[in-house]
Amino acid sequence: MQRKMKHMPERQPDLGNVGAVNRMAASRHRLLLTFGLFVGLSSGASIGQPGEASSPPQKSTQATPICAYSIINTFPHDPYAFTQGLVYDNGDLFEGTGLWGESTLRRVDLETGDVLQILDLSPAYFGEGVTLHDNRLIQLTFQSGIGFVYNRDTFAILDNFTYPTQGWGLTHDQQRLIMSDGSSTLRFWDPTTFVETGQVQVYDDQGPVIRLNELEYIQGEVFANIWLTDLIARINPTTGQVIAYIDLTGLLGPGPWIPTPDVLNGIAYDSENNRLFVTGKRWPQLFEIELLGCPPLPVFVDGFESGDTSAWSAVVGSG
Ligand SMILES: [Ca+2]
Repeated sequence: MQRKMKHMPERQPDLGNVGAVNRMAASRHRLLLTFGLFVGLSSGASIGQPGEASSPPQKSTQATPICAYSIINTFPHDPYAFTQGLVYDNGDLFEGTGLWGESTLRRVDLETGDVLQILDLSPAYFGEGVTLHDNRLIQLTFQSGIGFVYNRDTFAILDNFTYPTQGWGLTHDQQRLIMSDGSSTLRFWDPTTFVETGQVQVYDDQGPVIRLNELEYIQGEVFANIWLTDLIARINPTTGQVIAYIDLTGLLGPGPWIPTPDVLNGIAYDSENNRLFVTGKRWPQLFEIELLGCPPLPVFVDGFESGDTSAWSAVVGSG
């Protein structure tokens, strides 16, 4: 697979065949084989890093566990929202949507799905990941290399900044913004200057995990949608190792839904009440889920402890 492409054509925003993707989601690697040529030819996000070529890609020595889920609550979701960013904070659900000419920043009523506040982005921008840091909403754009900073309450633009990669997902661990660019790299940014301060390569037992999309930092882990699959990766942000996958195959029922739903994307966490929310692009529903049946996790060599599945699941399930 080609791994050092410099340019990526416009991401196909509407795959139109989620069912096919769903059927393949349980086997990420079969999917990678299926889409390998496509990704290799079209994924220009800088998968390889300078100086990286001499060292073989990391790989977990044990099979990556897969967690199941159960649905706690089902909420309405705007079926025309092409979800690219999802954040929950203190009773507010914030959502960023994409597509050229349709991108928005929203405040959404969780219970009803009603859009309470909306900001339309310039048609020049394809909105991507969103996070909330220090009462500022931050939103990436796909290929424009610019991010926007908004007042949490008014959505007034406070600032903007530039970055050299594509923009996909965004979250933070208080000290650092954490972003994805479609490759296997998570990048860490200073939350005030937006200067990159580090990065980590994400891997599982098969090697690098590409197409990291929407992100959420949860109890020491980074949760990441894997674009084109129904999988969420639980990532150790120190090492990049995928601790486990959550397989959300079948989460959205078969419909019929109008419009046709696109892929799973969007993770938000209510830290006060330990509620985990997920949805998808043009999904008519948003779900509160809990994790079930996570098998024993790998033994970590770096002292990373929050991947204790039983404790983690118990905490999430308690909400
Ligand atoms: Ca998120």
